[in-house]
Amino acid sequence: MTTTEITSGRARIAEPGEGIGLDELQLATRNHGMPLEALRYDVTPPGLHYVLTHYDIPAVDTSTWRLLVGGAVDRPLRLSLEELQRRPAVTARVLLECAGNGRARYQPRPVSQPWLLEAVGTAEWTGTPLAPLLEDAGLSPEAVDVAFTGADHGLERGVEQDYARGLSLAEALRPDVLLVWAMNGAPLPPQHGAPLRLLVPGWYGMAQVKWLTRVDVLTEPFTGFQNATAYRLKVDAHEDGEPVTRIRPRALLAPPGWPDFMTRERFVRAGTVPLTGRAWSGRAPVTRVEVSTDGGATWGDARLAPADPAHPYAWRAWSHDWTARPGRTELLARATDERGSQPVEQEWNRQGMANNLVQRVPVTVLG
Ligand SMILES: Nc1nc2c(c(=O)[nH]1)N[C@H]1C(S)=C(S)[C@@H](COP(=O)(O)O)O[C@H]1N2
Ligand SMILES: [Mo]
Repeated sequence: MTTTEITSGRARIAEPGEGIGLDELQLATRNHGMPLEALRYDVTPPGLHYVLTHYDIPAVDTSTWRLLVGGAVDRPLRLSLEELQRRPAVTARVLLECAGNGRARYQPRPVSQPWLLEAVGTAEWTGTPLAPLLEDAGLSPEAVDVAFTGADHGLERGVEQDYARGLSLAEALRPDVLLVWAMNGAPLPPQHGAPLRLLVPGWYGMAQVKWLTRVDVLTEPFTGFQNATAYRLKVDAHEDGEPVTRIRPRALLAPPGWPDFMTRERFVRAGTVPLTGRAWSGRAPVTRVEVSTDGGATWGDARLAPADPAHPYAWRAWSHDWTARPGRTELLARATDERGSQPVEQEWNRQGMANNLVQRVPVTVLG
């Protein structure tokens, strides 16, 4: 990467036909995805959940770490992890998905973390609701946004920064927004934000700030890099673009049969092949999952597991029986929520964000 690229302030778009570069590989080896066979679990087992970290994973010493709650509040707070853990605790099963999921298949390709489709996972997160903590600090009536800052520091498109994201006060006060210290019943591991992270169910990953050090109540809208510059849906570099917010609907197939080691192409034997997968949406309840076993020519309804009121932000299982005949085909799965369906043709944007183009899984059926 050249200095011009580091300081140009813009995400680079790959040239036509340009392969994945060493810079992208470097990110891909640090930020691992969830192997899609792990779609078979209700809760993603430890270590299989995807990881995305913009800079370095900070080594935070929990004994000296404190959370500062400040800005436009009457009584700023400085809390140890023990003090936070004495507050009412809740556990929520919540799916996270990186807003860049699907980016590597965009044509042309935005150069960044080159996710295919595996930047997803569902965990049981334990923590304490944020709203009562903000009330205890005494929110100013002028408050409009809340800024969340992590302990990690880096340079991004020429801008040196602590990773920080703003959230509107209305979102921050939602009762299901949590400050979490445990994942699947164990203390948060370093890569997932130890000792404390923010959890905003339904929103793409960038909102789930890890290694939290500060919560600042603001009387003006937050204008930090991760809201104002990154995570915007724009086609032209000069437009402002809509901010990326809630997770769009998606269905994924648990890979059927077995893979070829190098190409990952799938093989099954002719006959009845049970297809299973998961579907989710962070913006509205999923109402339908459809499957195509002929490359998108025809679609049939999958059986969708009933919504579980205890876990409104977890993924839902679906299944479909496929009568596979010898030859090559492509399997597709498409989720629909109360607001719409996944696109079958790509809807491109230059940062490669919120791309929920339907998945295509080439399969060879052996006789
Ligand atoms: N402090 C901090 N928080 C962060 C990030 C980061 O780089 N620094 N990455 C964000 C992004 S882009 C995603 S997708 C999620 C990933 O969470 P996970 O690694 O626990 O899956 O964390 C978010 N929180
Ligand atoms: Mo992300």
